[in-house]
Parts: sequence; C-alpha cells; structure tokens
Amino acid sequence: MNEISKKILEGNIRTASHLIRNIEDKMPETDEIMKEIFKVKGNSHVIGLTGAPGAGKSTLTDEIITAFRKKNNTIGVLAVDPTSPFTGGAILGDRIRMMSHASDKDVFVRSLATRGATGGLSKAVGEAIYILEAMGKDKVIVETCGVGQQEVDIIDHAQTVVVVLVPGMGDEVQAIKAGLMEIADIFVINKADRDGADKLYRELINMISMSSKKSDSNLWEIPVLRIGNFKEPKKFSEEVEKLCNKIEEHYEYLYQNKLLSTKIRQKTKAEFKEALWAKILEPILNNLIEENKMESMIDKLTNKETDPYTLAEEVAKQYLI
Ligand SMILES: Nc1nc2c(ncn2[C@@H]2O[C@H](COP(=O)(O)OP(=O)(O)OP(=O)(O)O)[C@@H](O)[C@H]2O)c(=O)[nH]1
Ligand SMILES: [Mg+2]
Repeated sequence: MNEISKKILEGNIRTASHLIRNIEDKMPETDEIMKEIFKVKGNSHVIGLTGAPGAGKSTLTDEIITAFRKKNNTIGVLAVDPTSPFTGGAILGDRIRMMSHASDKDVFVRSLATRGATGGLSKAVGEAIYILEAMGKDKVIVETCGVGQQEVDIIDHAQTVVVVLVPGMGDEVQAIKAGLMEIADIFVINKADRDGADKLYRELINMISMSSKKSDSNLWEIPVLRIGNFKEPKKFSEEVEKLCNKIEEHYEYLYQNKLLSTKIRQKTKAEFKEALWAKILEPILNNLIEENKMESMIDKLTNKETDPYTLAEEVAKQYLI
C-alpha cells in the first residue's frame, strides 16, 4: 500500500488535509491513492447539513460535534462552499466557528470550495468522505448551503440529511424551490426564538403530511425540531443533543429496514457513472476540442448538414469500437 494511504489509515491529519487539498485542485496523482482508499471498508455515518446562507449551520455543527464527542465518537467535518470560487470569507467564518474543537485530535474540520474550473465539487466531496471513512471517523458531517442542484448533488452523499430553516426568511419557499423537501430526513427550525417559528413549524408539518415521500414503505416520520438561541448555552446544547439522538435514530432506521445498503448501492452507482464519464466521455470531448473537430461539427449541425445522432455514431465508431 502507498505511504499516503497508510498514513490516512493511521488517521494522520496532515496527510488527509494535503490529500483533500490535492483532490480539490484536481491533481491527477490523487487517482492512484484513491484507488486504495476506496477499498477500505469504513463505517462512518455521513450526515448532511444544509440550509440557506447564514442559517446557523456552522454554529449548529460546532454544538453537534460537542454532543457526539460526549459519546466518544470521532468526527470529520467537510464545510463545502459551492458558491465561492475562492477560499472566501464564509469559509474563514466556518473555521472560526468550529475553533472550539481545534485542539481535539479526534475532530477533523476541512473546507472545500470550487476552485479554478467549475464542476466536480460533488466528486471531490465524495472522495473526501472516503478519506474520512478510511481515517475511521464515526461521524462525517457535510455542511453546505442549499441553493441549487449542485448542492443537492453534494448532499446526496449523506445518509441522513438535516435541513436547517430559519423563521421569517421565506426559507420554506426557497427550500421547496431547491428541492430540499424531497431530501430532508430531519428538519430543524433554527433560531426558533424568533417571530414566525410557530408559523414555520405548522407549515412544515403540513408539507410533510402532504408529501409524496410518505408511503407505506417509508416508515420514517420526518421530525421537525426547534433549536433556539445559541446564546443560551444550556438550553441550546440540550436541544442539539435531541437533534443528535434523532440523527442516530435515523441511521438505526435505515439499517433496520435494509435501506442503508440500498443508499450505498445508489451512491456507488452514481460514482461509477461519474468515473466512466471522466475516463471515457471527457477524454473524447477533449480530443475533439484539441483536434479542432468540435467547432466544425457544430457548424455542420447548425447548417443542418447532419444530425447529432449520426455524428455521435461516427464518433463512437472512431473512439469506442
Ligand atoms: N439569533 C441567533 N443567531 C444565530 C444563531 N445561530 C447562529 N447565529 C448567528 O447567525 C450567523 C450565521 O451563523 P453560521 O453558523 O455561520 O451560519 P451558516 O449557516 O454556517 O452560514 P454559511 O456557512 O455562511 O452559510 C452568525 O452571526 C451566528 O452568530 C441562533 O441560534 N440565534
Ligand atoms: Mg457555515
């Protein structure tokens, strides 16, 4: 086994940070290491935390870490920022807000952002999760802002999805638009000391009861938990502990109902498709562009000299057969 993979298995924090950074930068040499990391059988519960910017996700994550540490769980956190192409202010904020665990060697916090060319962030998150699993983390928390399809793709890596909403921000409307209603396993009304918390609670309960997700085969009742002001530490930590219990209950539910293996299969399939794309389609596309064939093909298509199906068949004959 490669030196780097060995160090990851030993839980080496520096090596893990470095590898995740290289994955973020799309360094091709990470492929060989990931081949080994993939084969390590991990046992992490991957928890996704999503919601609008500023909903209090990082503040919540910090307290969730505290609650799980009380149970002696080891934790990995990936703070994903799909919106900023640079390591910007939000991520710096995340780091600061999770500083209370900075000296705890069993808590590993890492930020991931889109760098350089867009796309591929979801793949990077998936690989970073494998690294944290190989490090032996009991819980892996993925924090991301829920605003679009990319964020939904990222959160798809999680087995339990917590959607964080804030009263009076029209969050519920945004959540529906972003497709978060379909993926939530647990709702949190954060900053629940604010006006509008009761209204939001009623709306969510209503939406859940009407949701198509609620079928006979789905026995999980999506809970709506309220979490108040983090400036009242005792109450805040009690409420977050309840959330953590629910998160673990959901994992147990998945496991008991054999849904965990179904989720893992789905995820594996998606990853395999991504790998096929990267190894087959992407090189062909790059080749067509490099050889200046792409533009002339587009010319032919726009001039209606040929059609996309015939052209695709020709390309397939050239590269695949
Ligand atoms: N009133 C109140 N403010 C809170 C609470 N939780 C967090 N905040 C504040 O809300 C702001 C955003 O908190 P974060 O935890 O960074 O929110 P976030 O969702 O991680 O933000 P992004 O990562 O930028 O999307 C900070 O100024 C927090 O101090 C709360 O329970 N009540
Ligand atoms: Mg944050």
